[in-house]
Amino acid sequence: MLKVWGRPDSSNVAKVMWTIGELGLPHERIDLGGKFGGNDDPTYRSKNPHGRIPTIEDGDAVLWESNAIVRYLAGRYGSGLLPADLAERAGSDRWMDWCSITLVPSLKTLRDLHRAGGDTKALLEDVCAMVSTLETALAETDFIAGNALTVGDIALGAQVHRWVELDIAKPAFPKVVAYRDRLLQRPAFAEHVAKPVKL
Ligand SMILES: N[C@@H](CCC(=O)N[C@@H](CS)C(=O)NCC(=O)O)C(=O)O
Repeated sequence: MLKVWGRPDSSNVAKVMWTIGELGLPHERIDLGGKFGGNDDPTYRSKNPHGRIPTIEDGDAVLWESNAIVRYLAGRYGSGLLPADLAERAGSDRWMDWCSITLVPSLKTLRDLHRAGGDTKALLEDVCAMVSTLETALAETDFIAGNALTVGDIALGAQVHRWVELDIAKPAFPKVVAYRDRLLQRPAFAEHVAKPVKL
């Protein structure tokens, strides 16, 4: 059976669990990381040399890096989550990369700074510029790469949820809020992302 290692309140584990939920895959999730520890356990390190979470084992495939895992599961177990057409796939994939490389570092720093009571003005402007690109992208379609859920949405979901819930004076981005609300209608997002992931 498909095994997943990682605590449920990690946004990277949540992506994997959301994908599993969308695909309806039988699985076992084992708590690891954070308060559960186990990151440096030699058996775990033999599966994931970085000692980070998530890691999955699916038959002979032992994989780490959440986006790679999401793409693997989506491609391996069918459904339109990973579009077959390469241009369409890249149209979704680019948002995964953009989310991890561009949005997450700034949004995380903004949340940390806000929590610490620091001056967030400049960083908030940067993040708003990023979120406005999402607002534009979501003007015509329900999901980030068309009118169906794809891997790009799975990468964005937890971060968009955090942005919408961030208790800071910020401009309105109605399409982004509607998008988050649309994701909340999906049982697997509600269960694996909205409920456990720390805001
Ligand atoms: N780029 C990696 C990041 C992995 C990562 O840093 N995960 C965090 C949790 S979100 C972690 O392992 N933190 C240590 C821990 O939870 O013990 C991925 O997407 O899988």
